[in-house]
Amino acid sequence: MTDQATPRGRFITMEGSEGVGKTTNLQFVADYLRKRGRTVVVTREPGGTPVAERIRDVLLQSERGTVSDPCELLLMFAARAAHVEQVIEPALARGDWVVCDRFTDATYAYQGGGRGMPDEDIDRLAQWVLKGLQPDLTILLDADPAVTGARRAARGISDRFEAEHAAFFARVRARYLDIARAEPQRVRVVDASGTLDEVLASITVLIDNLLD
Ligand code: T5A
Repeated sequence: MTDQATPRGRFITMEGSEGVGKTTNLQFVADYLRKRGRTVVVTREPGGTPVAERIRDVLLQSERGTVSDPCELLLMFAARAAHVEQVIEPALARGDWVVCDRFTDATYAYQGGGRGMPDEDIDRLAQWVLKGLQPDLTILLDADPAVTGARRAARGISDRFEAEHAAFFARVRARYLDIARAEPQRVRVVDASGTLDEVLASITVLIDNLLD
């Protein structure tokens, strides 16, 4: 049962281009918070609920050319609607900390910046689905495309987005950096081109600030 006095949890999102290290660093953030006594829900987008994970499969595994840009945008928000309602909001209401691999900034970066879908359409969907929900902290892992490209190449292409060309990823990165410039308090850019230890040290400072 929810205790009326329970303070709302905190919502942290991890963003950045393919292979920049989000999943690796997200796990570190979750472990770090647990060691400091927080109950943590680790989740991801698209995905996070059984239905949203099925939508993720459609989005990532469909053949190129079979998902139109508006269809892709709507599917992202369809998955997000289930995720916010069934996982994120209940966890925050319980006082848990939610650590999420990608969220709405990814839609502005990929569908807005990458695909060229109009911001007004994304804004409308975001208002409808999120009802004001915003991350308390977004960690934007940023690295030169040469670095992320090498990491992607080492791993091999495994989904429809990873098969995109370099210009697409350049637009995605530029849009992410625009978002960070527009919202510097929420979105903190971390240079992800360094060693894992260097990246984790930068992230630790951000998490400590939020814990304080
Ligand atoms: N999408 C998503 C949209 O288009 N719109 C949306 O609204 C949303 C929510 C989701 C796809 O959906 C798109 C974007 C995506 O294309 P995903 O699985 O979240 O897919 O995205 P990926 O970026 O493909 O996730 P990955 O897990 O594949 O990449 P990560 O998490 O960024 O990278 P990670 O942690 O797996 O690391 C990659 C490799 O690099 C190493 C790791 O050990 C690993 O081998 N590494 C480092 N090596 C050296 N130095 C470091 N600092 C390193 N950090 C990690």
